[in-house]
Amino acid sequence: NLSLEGRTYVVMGVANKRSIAWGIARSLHEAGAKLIFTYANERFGKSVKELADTLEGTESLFYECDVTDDEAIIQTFESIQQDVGTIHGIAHCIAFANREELNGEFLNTSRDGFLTAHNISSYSLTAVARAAKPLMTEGGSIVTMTYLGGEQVVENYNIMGVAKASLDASMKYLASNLGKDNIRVNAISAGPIRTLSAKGVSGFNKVFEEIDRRSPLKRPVTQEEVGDTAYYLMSDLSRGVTGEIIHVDGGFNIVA
Ligand code: 0WD
Repeated sequence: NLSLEGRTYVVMGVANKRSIAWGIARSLHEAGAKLIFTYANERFGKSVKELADTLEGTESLFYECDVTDDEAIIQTFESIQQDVGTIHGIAHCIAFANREELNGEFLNTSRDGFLTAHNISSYSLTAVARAAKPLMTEGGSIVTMTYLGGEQVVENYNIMGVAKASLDASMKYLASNLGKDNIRVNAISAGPIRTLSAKGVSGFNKVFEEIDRRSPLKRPVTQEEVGDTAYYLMSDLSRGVTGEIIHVDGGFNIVA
């Protein structure tokens, strides 16, 4: 069944119209889903509400949720449960690392920078899955966003790569725990896309030149392409898929 009509999905991490989360939101919306947005703080609240207003024919819901705060995560999902009851999936599109550690040598990563990156970019998935589980009474699909830098050494990606490796492993353990509840957990490994977060990684332009030259599709991928893979992962078409990393990167990861 391709339609997501009658289903509700929580989209976490829309910062602006370039956000990957926004590409996912549009794909799910076009498939008929009802959407719930969470944002880190009021700074993003305004822009996410303005964006969501452009989605025709539906009323979305909004909750502030800073994922470094356990109470906030629990509160958010309790509020969602009161307001809508059952949810069918979550798109976790959240990451953060100190900008000064996204260049130079990984060797120089501070303890603080290491913990911050893991806290926001990796642990948050587990905390969110635990808080959301009671709302997924009909089963569900949790999708997180990862990057090649978690599997291979990518210049300048540094601590974020190590946090993505931790996120990937968390995704697999969660898939193992939640399978009996018919909740699937997967990751999309997107090729580079020009977003706010991506700008923080040094040498990002060089990466795009590499992609045009070496990737099988000879071009970068778009938010829409990532969005449509998230749609597949949220839909029944992917009902046999869990614990998987799907690369939406124009094939870049296969090229040596
Ligand atoms: O090339 C890329 N852009 C790729 C991104 C390639 C492969 C993967 N990804 C991943 C990112 O690592 C991230 O996990 O996709 C996910 C979404 O990233 P994005 O769409 O590239 O970035 P962006 O539009 O900046 O959204 C990330 C958002 C934050 O925005 P800010 O302005 O802080 O960078 O994550 C959210 C926030 O909205 N976020 C938080 N949300 C709740 N609590 C928190 C927090 N503490 N911190 C950051």
